[in-house]
Amino acid sequence: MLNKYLLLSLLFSLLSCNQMPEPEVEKSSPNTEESKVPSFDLPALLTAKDGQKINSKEDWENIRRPELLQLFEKEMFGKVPSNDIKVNVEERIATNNALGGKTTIKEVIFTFSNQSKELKATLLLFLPNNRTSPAPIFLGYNFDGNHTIFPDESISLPNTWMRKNTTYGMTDDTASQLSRGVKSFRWPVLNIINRGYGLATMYYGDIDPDFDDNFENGIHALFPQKPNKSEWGSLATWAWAFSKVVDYFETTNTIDHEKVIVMGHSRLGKTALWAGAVDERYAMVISNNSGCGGAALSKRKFGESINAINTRFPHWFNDNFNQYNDQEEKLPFDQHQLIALMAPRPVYIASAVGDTWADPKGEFLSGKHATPAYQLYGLNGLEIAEQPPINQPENSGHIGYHVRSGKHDLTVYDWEQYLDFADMHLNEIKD
Ligand code: GTR
Repeated sequence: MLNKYLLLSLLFSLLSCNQMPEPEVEKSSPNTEESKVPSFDLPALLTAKDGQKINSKEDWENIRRPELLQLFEKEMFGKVPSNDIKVNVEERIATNNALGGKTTIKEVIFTFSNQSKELKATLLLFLPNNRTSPAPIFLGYNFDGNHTIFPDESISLPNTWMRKNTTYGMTDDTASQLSRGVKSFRWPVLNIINRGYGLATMYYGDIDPDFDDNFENGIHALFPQKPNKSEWGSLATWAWAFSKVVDYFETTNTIDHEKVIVMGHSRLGKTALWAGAVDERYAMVISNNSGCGGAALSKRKFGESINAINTRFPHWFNDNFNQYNDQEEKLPFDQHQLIALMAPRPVYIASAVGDTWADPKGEFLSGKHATPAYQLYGLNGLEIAEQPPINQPENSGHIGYHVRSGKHDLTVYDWEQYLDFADMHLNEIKD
């Protein structure tokens, strides 16, 4: 059975260029030539709005960090509207005997409600059975449903919107049994469990279906007003729901809530970065091929542009962000400052060499230019002048980086680097 799923998963991985019919983009207009990168000045990381130089971690934490956080919130990801959403959590053990008895799989049903409406979302948990202490845990959204990441019949199918995908047997916008396990190539559960970590994942569409519906569905339906131009888009919505997951982690004794690693691929890597910025309870943050609006510098104007992303995905950021369409030079911030918001926590940025759309060099440069924030804590950030060679991770500081061979994807190679980086840094936190 397992082998059948692995084979299917591999096949789907090879076919993955077909997987997500999405708004078409005029990919020829954004620049993909290094020689055409304009000269630009990066907004200063360690100078406050009033011109004050930031020389200590105290000034960073009290002055500059809050200033930058507010800027990203107001101009890009959007503020969470005030709300009194109740969150109720119910656990169910799917099996305590998967992977030859190595892991317990649980489903945790989150019910978000206001007085009149509710929304349910399922967190899928894999916990190592051989630990005597609470498990450090990776937390990341998945694109296609919890049932696609691991081939076990006990995992429920989402009953919300899914992007139609005939390759996965989804002939309409609902999940299909045929797609069980098809994304397991992105989630090496066995390696994660063998290394003593837990894994928690949720289908992002449970929180907010990923299409522009003018904020009618998902968690937005529980808010009486539509977001105004400085309020949240979907990325901030997904990040918000993950904070509720961390609240839940704080109530369980099987998970070490001081060792939660938020991670994500691509749009969900952008989500992980924003989640890590707004919620300092995450011990480590991982951006896998997050590109434009994630780790990549916008002012390089390389690969996906702000105009391209806002046109194809008008629901991801807030409306204020539209003012920078084709106006990257006017941005009062850039993505190195987003990376710096993780300081002093370890952050890992991963690129793929074939992923020009995400601008691997721009992702590297963000890490490099976030380094001064780490130095305020006496820590190394990403202290190398140039991108390291392909498949040679630079992980000696608190900002890890690699550029992997291959295309836009989340691979076992990427995971191995994250596990190593987590081993290196999470031991610094006492059990
Ligand atoms: C692309 C989008 C990117 C990235 C990617 C993904 O279409 O242009 O910003 O987020 O999707 O999430 O796979």
